[in-house]
Amino acid sequence: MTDTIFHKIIRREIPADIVYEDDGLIAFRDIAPQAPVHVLFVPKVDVATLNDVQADQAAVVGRLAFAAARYAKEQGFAEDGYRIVMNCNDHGGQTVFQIHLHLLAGAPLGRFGT
Ligand code: DGP
Repeated sequence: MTDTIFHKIIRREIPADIVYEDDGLIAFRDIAPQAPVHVLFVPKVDVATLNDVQADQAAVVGRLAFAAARYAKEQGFAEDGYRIVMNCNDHGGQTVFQIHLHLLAGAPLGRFGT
């Protein structure tokens, strides 16, 4: 069974600054923010990397993006803009092997990276 720090956050075994949760996903502030706003959107279904998403799970990724955009609109920075990123494996810089979408906002971001 997959078990990562994010699963522990979902199970409330370790604390996190949770900004949104529903039956399918949880969103909380990144512990090492790379922008003024840095929130992680994590599905509750176990999927280690984007490579592991099955055809019948594609909507899981879409729900992360939808939730991120909705959060941006609710928080009032959607018009200024934001970036969503999903890292995959070593070259992508993935360190936690439960898929998650980074939402970065709150300042102009560099063309590549932040
Ligand atoms: P990635 O490199 O895409 O796997 O991003 C993992 C992110 O998770 C990284 O930006 C730091 C964040 N992170 C790691 N451990 C914790 C934690 O315990 N709590 C929170 N809130 N974020 C964490």
